[in-house]
Amino acid sequence: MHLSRRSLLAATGSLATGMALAPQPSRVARAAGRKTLRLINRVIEVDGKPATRYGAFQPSGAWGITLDEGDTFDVRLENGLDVLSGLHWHGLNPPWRQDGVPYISGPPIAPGKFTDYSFPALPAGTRWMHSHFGLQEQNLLAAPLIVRERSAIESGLQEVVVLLEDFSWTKPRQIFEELRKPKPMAAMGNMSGGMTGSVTGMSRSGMNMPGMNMPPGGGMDLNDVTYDAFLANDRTLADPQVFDVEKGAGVRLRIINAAASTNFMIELGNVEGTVLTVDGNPVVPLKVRQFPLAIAQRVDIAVRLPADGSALPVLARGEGLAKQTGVVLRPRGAPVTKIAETAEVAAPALGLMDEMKLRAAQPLPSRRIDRSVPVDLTGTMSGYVWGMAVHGMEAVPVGVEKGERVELVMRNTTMMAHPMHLHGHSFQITEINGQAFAGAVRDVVLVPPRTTVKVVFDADNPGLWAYHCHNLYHMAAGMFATVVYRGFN
Ligand SMILES: [Cu+2]
Repeated sequence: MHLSRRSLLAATGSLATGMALAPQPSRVARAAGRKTLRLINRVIEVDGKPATRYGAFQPSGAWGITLDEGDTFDVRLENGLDVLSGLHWHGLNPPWRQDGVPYISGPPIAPGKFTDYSFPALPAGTRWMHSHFGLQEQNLLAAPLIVRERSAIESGLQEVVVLLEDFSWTKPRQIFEELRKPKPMAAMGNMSGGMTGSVTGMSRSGMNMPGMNMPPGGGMDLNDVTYDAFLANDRTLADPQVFDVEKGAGVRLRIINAAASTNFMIELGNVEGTVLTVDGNPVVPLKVRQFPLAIAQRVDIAVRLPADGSALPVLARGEGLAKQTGVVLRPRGAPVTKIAETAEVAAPALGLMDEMKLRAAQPLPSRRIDRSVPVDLTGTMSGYVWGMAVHGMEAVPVGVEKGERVELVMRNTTMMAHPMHLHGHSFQITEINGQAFAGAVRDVVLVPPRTTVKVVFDADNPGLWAYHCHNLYHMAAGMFATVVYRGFN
């Protein structure tokens, strides 16, 4: 750790004076428990060509962080990049100052500097980490953050982490600029191209028709951006990651949608899996062969390898697309057949059919709602402008008081689905289009077009919290609000 630290300093040529945000436990304890995580440039290979992208690795080379339930999240985050950066600990509920959202929870980390984090790693489960700075997430600045549940550890099940990403050879800023360019009305005909999987014939920059949240004919717009590849653990199906497993064994998949702007359908083929958690939070077990995974959501699925000893591909297909990625679980000796990057059929549009089947295994305690807040998800036809109107007013913070049970009533007035994420809290889904049920506890919920979703959370983590659409380009174009506790500081 020391050597690596020195080499980082040598590389940047400056002395790091980090900001210690956390209370300081004893030196010995910190030295024993603290992990170092470094933001770096790394080279991956896509379609046989090298791509330099950001990444978050420990000095050992481990990707992201893995902890056990009960551990402290004790991490020194070093910025080895030449730009301002940082990481948000998605799905953990830390004190607000340690949430890693620049200019909301704290400043970004300057090149060559570090920030220390120390808080209980709660709640346990499949979390992840990503940059919340600019468009860095599209530059693959994301990694797994797993807090292994006691139950998972005791189960003895082998665990396989699959982190999904969308990849483009085009620079994120250029993608965003293309999306924001005014589009002539005549160009708005091909809105639903994404639904058929034939998203070719787009502009030369590779972009789909953007900003078409109110297309003629009322069709939905599934994908703003046409990606060059989808990645599973940084790899395409041309060279997928192959995990060695035992014949007929059980495996716990921890699947993370870390894509900037792509919802996926998880495909298990003929094998039936059991959903154990969504967004890291336990649900009443649900049998599935496919399962929708919106941007920033996670799902843990227990699968059993086929008794005949054959390999099991775990695939993720882009919403409305035939393009897919995935990994392979291979029992010893089983052949691995090549899987096409283009499936025979496109994945459907993501709806909430499966969401309505989910029931929290550990629901929020039953109590009366103290505050109900209407949140309209908005967008305009001209240009690429997205918004959140709280109490009917654009970008007004959601004001809450500590101790309240708060309900958010999210109404999507646009023609795109929005994966909505609240920081610092776990919420429970309580109603979809007027139908009440004790749904899953999550930190991201997909709100499809013309749909109203109600969620509740307990205001038990005072601070100033980001609350936004997790489609990176929607967020950058304005679909971003905050939840603010009265008198929180
Ligand atoms: Cu959105």
